[in-house]
Amino acid sequence: MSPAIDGPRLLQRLAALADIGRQPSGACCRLALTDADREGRDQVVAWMRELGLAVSVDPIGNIFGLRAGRNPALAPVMTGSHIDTVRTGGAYDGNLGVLAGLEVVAALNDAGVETERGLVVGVFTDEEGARFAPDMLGSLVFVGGLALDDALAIRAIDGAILGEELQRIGYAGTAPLGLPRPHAYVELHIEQGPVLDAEGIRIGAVEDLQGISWQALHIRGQSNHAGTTPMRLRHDAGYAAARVACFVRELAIEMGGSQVATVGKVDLVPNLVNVIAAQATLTVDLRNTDEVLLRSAESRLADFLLQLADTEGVSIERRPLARFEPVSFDPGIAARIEAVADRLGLSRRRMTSGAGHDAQMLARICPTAMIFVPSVGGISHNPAEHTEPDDLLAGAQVLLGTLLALCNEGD
Ligand code: HGY
Ligand code: MN
Ligand code: MN
Repeated sequence: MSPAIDGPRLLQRLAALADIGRQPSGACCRLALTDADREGRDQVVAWMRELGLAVSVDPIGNIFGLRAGRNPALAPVMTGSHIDTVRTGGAYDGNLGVLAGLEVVAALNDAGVETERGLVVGVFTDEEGARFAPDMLGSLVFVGGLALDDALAIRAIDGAILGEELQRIGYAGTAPLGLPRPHAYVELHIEQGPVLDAEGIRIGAVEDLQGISWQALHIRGQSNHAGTTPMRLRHDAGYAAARVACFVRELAIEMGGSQVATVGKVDLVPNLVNVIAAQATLTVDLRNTDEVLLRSAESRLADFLLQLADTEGVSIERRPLARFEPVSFDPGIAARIEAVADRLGLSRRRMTSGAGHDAQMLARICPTAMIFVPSVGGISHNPAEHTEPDDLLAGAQVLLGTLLALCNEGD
């Protein structure tokens, strides 16, 4: 009997997980290592156990569910993603990759299919990086890109310490870090961009992922009376922050191509209607598929900040939050994804990921690629995030076919 994705079962799990951390706005909010994240983790671990998976948790809180293969001497194939969200999260970002991985396990179990290699479903800690920067933190530690002790010491935007939060929610695991080392990694994810939806294409075979540069800026000016201070005497941190946001937007438009720039977080002190802001803390997110262009954007911003500090009489401190170069995925696995999509009669295209994903870290240690399914209107990081059920199921079917082929290949 050949394994088949059970659509209603996958959709039911997606809906159940999306309800954990639900906000009045309809958003799903499970910021990394919060109580809502713990609740989501507990639910996924319960599903893993129901499926008979051997569950392990490593010291950075990554969760792995292993379905044993016939030959334990062969490295397992890994799939998965993340279940932490941004504050305005949707139902599918990350969740789809984890739950479709569990659905593949369930389909194999139902069909009584044994594979040569084991299959691991991974849930990586703090992929979003929204509470604890950088993003893809758990998978970065897993592949050895960030020392565990450095990661555990990271302070959140709300002041919490990562290692303490991990202990508090009960996910400071003891499994050996970096294991199981995968034979290959395939991640299913919603596109979170407009391409597949606009082109009416069902499946994306993701062959590369753009570079990411995050930094926090701390601008110090001088608080003063909003009514009595002449404009020429002001050292207005709020105005300086606004100038940065305008500069990076204009820079991205001028550079064109894949350059994007975002000021997503701005905090003013004292943040009052009649006080010129003494301080501004803001974040800048720059991305480009081309490393040389990304570096050029970074250095143009640095030059602008020097000039701004001088003209406005403010000080500007920069703190890097994340910096990852563009990543190429494994063309062989991307080709397999296309072949499975063809066999299923699904339209498909090669594409680049604009978003960061755990796959970009796994690509450092094993052949890796991603499967995208369309995001309606390209919306994500927003409760309106939506992917049609048929597309969710199509993605899971392509994942099943791709993983099955990889699980039965030799070394
Ligand atoms: O920022 C990103 O691209 C991802 O959502 N962490
Ligand atoms: Mn994601
Ligand atoms: Mn995300």
